[in-house]
This record gives sequence, structure tokens and C-alpha cells, in this order.
Amino acid sequence: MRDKDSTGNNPTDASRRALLRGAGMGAAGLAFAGLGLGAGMGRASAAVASQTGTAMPAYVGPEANPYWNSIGPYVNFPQKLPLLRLTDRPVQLETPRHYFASAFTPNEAMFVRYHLPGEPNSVDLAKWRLKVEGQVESPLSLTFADLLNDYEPHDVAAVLQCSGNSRSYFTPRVGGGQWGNGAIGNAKWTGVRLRDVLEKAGVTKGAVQIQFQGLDFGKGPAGYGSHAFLKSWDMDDPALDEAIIAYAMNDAPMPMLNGFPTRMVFPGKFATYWVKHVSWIRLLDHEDTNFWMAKAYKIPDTPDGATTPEAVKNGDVNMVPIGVADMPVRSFMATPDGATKAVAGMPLTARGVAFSGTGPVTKVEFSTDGGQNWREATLGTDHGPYSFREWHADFTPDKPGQYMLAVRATDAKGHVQPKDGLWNPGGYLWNKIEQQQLTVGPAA
Ligand SMILES: Nc1nc2c(c(=O)[nH]1)N[C@H]1C(S)=C(S)[C@@H](COP(=O)(O)O)O[C@H]1N2
Ligand SMILES: [Mo]
Repeated sequence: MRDKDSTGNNPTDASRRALLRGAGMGAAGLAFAGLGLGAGMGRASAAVASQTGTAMPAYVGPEANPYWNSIGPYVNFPQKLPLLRLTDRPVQLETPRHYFASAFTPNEAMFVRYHLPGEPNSVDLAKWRLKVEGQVESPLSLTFADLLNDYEPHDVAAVLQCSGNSRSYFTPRVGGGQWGNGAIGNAKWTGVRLRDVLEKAGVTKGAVQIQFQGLDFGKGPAGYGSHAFLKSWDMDDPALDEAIIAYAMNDAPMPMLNGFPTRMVFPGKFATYWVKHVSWIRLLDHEDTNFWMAKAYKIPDTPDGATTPEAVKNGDVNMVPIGVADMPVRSFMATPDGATKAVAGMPLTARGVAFSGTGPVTKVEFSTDGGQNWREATLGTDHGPYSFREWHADFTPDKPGQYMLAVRATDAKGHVQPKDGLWNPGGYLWNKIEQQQLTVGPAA
């Protein structure tokens, strides 16, 4: 029952879907016969809707989503450029692929994810307060101005990634929002250190966990008392040392849908803890057993968070909160995409971003033969260990035909992206090497 939402896709036009499928599979089948690669791989990149005003057909599986993004239509929400709609109640919007060519995601393009249908549409700063309460010597009720004036500002460039990012590639498929790769973005977050605020309040010995709550409300999964989105950490978790109560995103006020007026930032950790509109910070004298901690967002207690459907069915899997994990190393290729029309002999540049929650990215490699041979890509500016880092690789496909491009990142701790995807029941921690088919035609 974790992170479960209906995908909210439109009813499909069956004939159009059949047509698209036929075209995609036909092309992929032909292309891959020559290279000896599986048809499954071909489908993974055979069709990309990079610019369209209408919904792609709803993808029903049972195989993995064949597209880079999820398949909802483009929609316009306040303060946002067109984003891909997963669901609109609660609001879930995905960032389109082309934004992943640059290190910083514009605020207008940052993905959106809520769990409850009642997201705030406005906040009156004259009335709004950030409360710090529970096991503290002096409870605080801070105004927005207090945060600006009484605390030293800090900033960090850090990747915001939904735990379920890329869930639609899981096989067998798992429940929950069927995100493509775009439930992720990077921003410069500015705010006050959580530690500084806690110091003012004076945490008492009785504090066991620290809980964060925002302003959104509404019915969550039935029967669990899940009407408010609440996330908690143990008091001795190192994630608290890096945490920021952010009031600015990319040097601008936080967009409403991304958490105005303040949101939590936990660099290197999955976004589920980055509570939006944070208005209550509670020092608890007990372990938080609310739905969003005890039931949702749990991963198998295995070295890489992977397990099998059989092990789950047999009840053999010990599940722990995803907060124990740092985000695994990943890289994305923004371009070329499936719409690129390449010509033999013409120089091209592949670009994208890479990051890791377990240490800065130290190397990005690029392949034009599906990962048999790799060469180092050029890294862009270093914006700090938690940020996206741009990469690019120049290449010239010399002959017409099909090329399978791939990108692979390595971080300072020596973690490297795996060739194969993993599986767990929540659809979390995906970081398999991304591939992109490129069709190259003759110049004359
Ligand atoms: N108040 C509140 N904060 C929240 C959530 C939520 O539902 N309500 N969802 C979390 C999850 S699971 C994700 S992926 C991120 C999404 O942040 P975004 O909407 O700014 O992209 O917010 C996190 N913080
Ligand atoms: Mo999420």
C-alpha cells in the first residue's frame, strides 16, 4: 500500500495505440536484428513524444513503459510551464526530458508530487508561522521574517528525486505512480539550518524522533489515519546535520506547488522527507508510527534494496524506511532523444546530467554500442556533491544504421550504475544504465 495512486491516464484510443505500437516494434525489430540486440531493448527507446499537445496512449503493460517520460498529457498548472500529468488529485506532474540537459531545473519545470488532494493554493505570510514544539525547552513560533532576519542563510545545490522515480520501468510492474525518469530535478536551495533552529528551541533529552508536517490535507489511503503527510527522522540521524529549512529555490520564492513558503531539504536523501509547506517541526518522545513512516516508503533491508516478488510473497523480506538509503548514482541523456534525425558523418554532442547521493560524481562514461565500449565524457561545472553535474560527449556516427547510446556514472565512493534494473515492491531505487537508440541515415 505504499505510494499508491491511480495513474490517471486518459482512456485510450485503441486504434492509435495499436498503430504506434506496431510502428515502434516494427522499427525496433528491424533495427535490432542487425545489431543482435533484444527486441525488448529496442522498444525501450523506439518512440519518444518529446513535443505533443495530446496525451500519449495510456500504457498498460505488462512490460516496462517504453518511453523516457511517463505518458500523461502536457498540462498547465499555476507557476508552471507545461508538465506531464500523472494525476491531478493529488497533483503529480513530471518534468519533460529536455530539461535534463542543464544542471539546474527551472522552478517552472520542477516536478510536483502530493499525496493528499488538499494542497494549499495560497499562504498568508502575515498569519503563517513555523512552529517548533514537543520535546523542547522553548517552543518557537517563527514568522517568515524571523527566518530571514534571525538566522544565517545557507544554500546548497541538491537533487530532489521522488523515491518512485522511474517506477514505470519495473518488471514485474508495481503499484504506485507510474513515473518515467522525470520525477527529479536540481535546484539551489536557500534557507536556515535545521540545527540552528533546534539550538534556539533547545531540544530536551526526551526527544527520540523529529517530525515534519506541511499544510496539505485530505484523505490518504483509507483506514490508516493518513490525513496529513508526516515524515520523521531519528534524532541521531546524520541527515539532520545537513538539513535546511529552505525559503528560496534557485534564488526565487518557492513555487506554491513545490512548497511555499518553506520546505525541508535533506541533501542526498529521497524527496519523500523534503516536506513542503513545512509549518510544524515536532520533537517526539516516541517513534513515529503514522502511515507515512510505518507503512509507506519502505525498502528491503538488503545491500542494494533489491528483492524478488517470491521473497515478498513468502514474507521473507525485512522492510526499513527509505531514509536509511542515500540516493544511488544515476545519469541521464537529454539529447539525442528518440526524435533525433542523425546523418552519417555529422558531428553530434550527447548531453545530460549525473548525480549521486552517496558521494560526488567523479566520472561519466558514454557508449555508442550499447555499453560494450565506454569512453569518458567531459564533466561540466562542479556545483557541489549533491547537485546535478552536466556531462557531454562529442561523437560522429560514421556509417548509417542503428546505434545504441548509453551513459554510465561513477561516484567518489566507487559506486557505478548497474547494467540491470532491480526490483522491490515499492518501485524504489532505480538506477540502471540508460540507453538511447539513435537512427543514423545516409548523407546522400
Ligand atoms: N507537504 C508535503 N510534502 C511533501 C509531499 C507531500 O505530499 N506533502 N510529498 C513528498 C514526496 S514523496 C516528494 S517526491 C516530494 C515532491 O516534491 P515536489 O512536489 O516539490 O517535486 O515532496 C515531498 N514532500
Ligand atoms: Mo515521492
